[in-house]
Amino acid sequence: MNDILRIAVQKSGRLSEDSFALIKECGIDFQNGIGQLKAQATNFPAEFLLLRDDDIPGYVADGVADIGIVGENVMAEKDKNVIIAHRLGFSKCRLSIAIPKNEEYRGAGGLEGKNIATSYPKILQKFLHEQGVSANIHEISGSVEIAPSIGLAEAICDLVSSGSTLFTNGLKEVETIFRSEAVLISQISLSEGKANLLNKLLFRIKSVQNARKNKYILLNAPKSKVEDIKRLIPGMRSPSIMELADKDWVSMHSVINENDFWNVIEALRGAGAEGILVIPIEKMIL
Ligand code: PRT
Ligand code: ZN
Repeated sequence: MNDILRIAVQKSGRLSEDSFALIKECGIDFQNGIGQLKAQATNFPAEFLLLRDDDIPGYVADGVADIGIVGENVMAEKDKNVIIAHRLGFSKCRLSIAIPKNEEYRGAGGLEGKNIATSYPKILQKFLHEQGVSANIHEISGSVEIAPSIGLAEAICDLVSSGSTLFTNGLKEVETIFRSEAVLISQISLSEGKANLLNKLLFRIKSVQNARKNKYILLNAPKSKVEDIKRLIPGMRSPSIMELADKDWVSMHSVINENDFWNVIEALRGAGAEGILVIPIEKMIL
């Protein structure tokens, strides 16, 4: 039997653009007609289900989809029988408690008996329980940040990324209770054929993620400095070294990590490297 991996993706929203970009970078093409709920991949045995993010964990748990891309916050709140197959690193945000900015925060204990508005009652309840605090949770589905100003609640618990929504609503963040990023979730037990397809997809995703984290670097170095420079750019195995027409110099090629990028560049210049070129990598197979 020819297996097909059914992948649930948010139809339109904050996760969609990065999800579709990742799928494309994994070399998977599909036609996404406006208003369509399903799309067939043209060059990979996969079918995409385009859904609201809230429905994704349930669809995956029930086996309507095999895997899905969703915020970890939604996965935790829906609390369905699914596992994280891979962390995707985009749509990072945090779920935080916020109170009016002029009020003093006296720790989680100060929330005792208070009204807290949120779209994430389960995650909030778990936090309050761990803190031994009992508060009244008001579940609302949107515009949580206006709850204190209309007298619905004394505090809110909502997603924050830049913090500007809290700021414009006269609120301050006092407690982070959950950190989230987009995750690839999977049914607990996939058939062997589908598990193989998931592994193929994961291999491609990791190659894309490695490529994004690394840069290809080329530089010229005096032969006398090659050993010093080799230590700075060890690369995937070791740097490539090529002779230049000027016999006292070589060209060195390697891969460096985005995280310590500027420190390495400064150290290379200090060690005598010249003509440094840094180039993005499209895919990186380890
Ligand atoms: O229609 P559908 O149900 O599919 O989408 P949705 O409207 O429920 O979700 P959507 O598209 O808004 O968000 C999808 C996911 O993106 C969330 O579940 C999170 O995992 C992630 N994400 C990342 C965010 C944010 N950042 C974020 N900032 N989701 C929402 N926000 C909102 C937040 O609720 C608040 O209103 O942005 C505001 C705060 O942003 P700052 O930058 O002002 O702090
Ligand atoms: Zn939603």
